[in-house]
Amino acid sequence: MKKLNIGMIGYKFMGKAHSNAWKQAPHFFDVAAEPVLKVACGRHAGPLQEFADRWGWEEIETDWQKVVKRDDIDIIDIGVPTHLHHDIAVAAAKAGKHIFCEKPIALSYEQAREMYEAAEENAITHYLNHNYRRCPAVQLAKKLIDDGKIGRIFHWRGAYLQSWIVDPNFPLTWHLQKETAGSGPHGDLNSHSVDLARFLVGDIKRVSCLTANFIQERPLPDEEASGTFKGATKGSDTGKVSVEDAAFMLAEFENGALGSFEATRFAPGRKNYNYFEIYGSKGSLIFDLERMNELQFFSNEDPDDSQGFRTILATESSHAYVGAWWPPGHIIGYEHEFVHAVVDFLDAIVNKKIIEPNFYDGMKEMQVLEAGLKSAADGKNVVLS
Ligand code: SOE
Repeated sequence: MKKLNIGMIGYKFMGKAHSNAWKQAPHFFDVAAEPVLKVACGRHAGPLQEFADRWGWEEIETDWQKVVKRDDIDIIDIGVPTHLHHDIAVAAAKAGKHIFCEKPIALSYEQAREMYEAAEENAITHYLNHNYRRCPAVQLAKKLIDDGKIGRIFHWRGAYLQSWIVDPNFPLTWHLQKETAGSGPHGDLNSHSVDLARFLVGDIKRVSCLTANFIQERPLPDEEASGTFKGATKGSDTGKVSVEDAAFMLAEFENGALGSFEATRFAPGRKNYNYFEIYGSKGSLIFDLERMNELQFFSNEDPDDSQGFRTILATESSHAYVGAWWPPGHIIGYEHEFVHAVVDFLDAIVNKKIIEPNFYDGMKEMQVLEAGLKSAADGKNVVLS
């Protein structure tokens, strides 16, 4: 079988999720190519080497530019803070590497457009990892919509709520600074919801948004010991939070549906509450990531006396991806979505298929998100051009 060598840049939360996916994929699926964990890249050689040994990466490298230039690398896997995505992706595309990139795609629409153009000009396979699309219950939602079971869609109601920075002593990690993250939960979390909404409902044409900042100043982080969901401070110096803490956006879709998107990191009790409801002329759907094996479906076509939301456990082999895992009822988890993504990505490279979401979707999504921030700043509706 063809082998594809991976250079993975970033080795924290996403580095772990991606390494697991590359390793698990060939065990459970008939992959189109064998992924080879060639080189892991990060800034600090000590912890990077420990990571590489644990996950079976053959080599380590502390300079991403060297990884991108290597002739023996086929795939660049990007799992670093958002401000680094653009330069790595453009260089990787120019070097003819296929790209598996974490979300949100970039700091701005402009950067996303440049990434998309570089990828297309160099005819590489590009994928933007909105992992939740590859949850079997979400795939079932898509199938029910495409089969006409929901009818004409009237409403999207999305919420992505977390709570990991409610404590004012949580440090000023890269997620809370505009230069490194671009925006706060709007980019981090609403990006997922916008991606799911584009996948399930369609493109967005107009938005209106409010943002809030609850804590303006935070202690500086101990960079090495901090990460996503994990904060450690160093000394008593503080710095300014330069992104929003919450963003609530309303949207009109091109097909006329109306939607709402709530994103916050200030919802105690909500650890990773990625939730949506879809209402249509024939029925409705509800998904909650914290119960990710289930999809709730209401159908107007059921007899009046037995109508109600039914909970479908999406673990039959007829549900997307599930047949490769366990027998029905043996549920799967967060990490499986990443495995599904790498399986489809390898297939797209070898069989020259287009995989979605890709940098085009990332660009469209950034346009929506940017319009949301503009609306919040100007206090006006923004129509997408
Ligand atoms: C942090 O908010 C985060 O890790 C996001 O960046 C991920 O995309 C999301 O899936 C879980 O939460």
